[in-house]
Amino acid sequence: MIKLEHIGIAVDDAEAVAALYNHLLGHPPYKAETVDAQGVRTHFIAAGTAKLELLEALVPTSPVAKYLDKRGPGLHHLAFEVPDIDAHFAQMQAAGFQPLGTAPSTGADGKRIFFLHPKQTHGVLVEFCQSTPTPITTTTISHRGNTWAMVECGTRTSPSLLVVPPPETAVFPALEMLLRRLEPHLHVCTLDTQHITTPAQLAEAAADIRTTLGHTQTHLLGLGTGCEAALSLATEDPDQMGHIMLHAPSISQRFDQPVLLSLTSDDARALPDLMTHLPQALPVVLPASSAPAFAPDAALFVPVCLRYLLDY
Ligand code: CMX
Repeated sequence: MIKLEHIGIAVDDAEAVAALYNHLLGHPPYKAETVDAQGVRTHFIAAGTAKLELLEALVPTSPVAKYLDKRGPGLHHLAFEVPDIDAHFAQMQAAGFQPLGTAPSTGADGKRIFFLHPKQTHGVLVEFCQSTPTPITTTTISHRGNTWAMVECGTRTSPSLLVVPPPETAVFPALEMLLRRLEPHLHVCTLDTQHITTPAQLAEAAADIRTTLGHTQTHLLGLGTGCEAALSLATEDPDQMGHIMLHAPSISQRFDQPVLLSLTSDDARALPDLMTHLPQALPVVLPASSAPAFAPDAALFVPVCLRYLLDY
């Protein structure tokens, strides 16, 4: 189904408008990006299943500059996501519309886009877009004489999340789905742990991957018996940790329902033996009565991860 992907708003002062939406919605933009091809700088603000895209003109020839000159700041366009942008371009032509340009072009957020002139659409500039997700890649990394299989997707300039799955696990479909859903917002890394047999080895592998990535701060998500390794990484180096989330049957059992625990690096610093202090010490986040004991259900995890990691 075609869905509303974002609403474009032409702005003359992005900082002021971002501050306004922070007041109105309670969160700041989750990313800013320059799109040279469109002559704009964008700020993205989460808004449920859609986003707001604040558009600042970078050059006087930008369509946004012309819009601001003529009409002042305000609603600029509606963007709808389609599964196949080339097919949709052809369909629109066949239906008698004249899309701007001769083919879809590159827009913000890694998307391919095209527009219909507002003269053809009752005064509203309509954009169609299609996400072009980055591939999930597996890289062999060598560190301290060890060799690990690092799996990653998303752009490295996004905030970083390291997912620590249990030992002896290939990247399974539910985990791949989670990576895919988080990838537009985060640089997500995990490990193929098929050849990793002990929690200690797993913690070492996770630490090596974190070092290889070279991020100054990494969020962590521990899954199942991977929680132990995630926690040991967090307690070893709390200054380099962002937010830590844990999901495991052993934790869920203590609360009698599936839970995702969310803690800060200060919690981890204060309680190195977190696993034994859990019920008293930690906030419980989003119990999901239907979630299986430890599978990372993307529908449950994605909103929680984004809320805690990116302040949504
Ligand atoms: N919404 C509604 N009406 C608009 C409009 C908009 N965003 N932009 C222009 N118009 C109206 C104008 O008010 C004007 O109406 P009148 O004739 O009644 O005065 C008419 O359209 C023509 O306006 P224009 O200033 O002469 O503009 P152009 O025809 O030269 O350009 C358009 C309009 C849509 C072709 C141009 O803005 C364009 O190419 N837009 C697509 C690219 C774009 O907007 N990029 C920025 C966003 C990028 C991103 O999201 O990544």
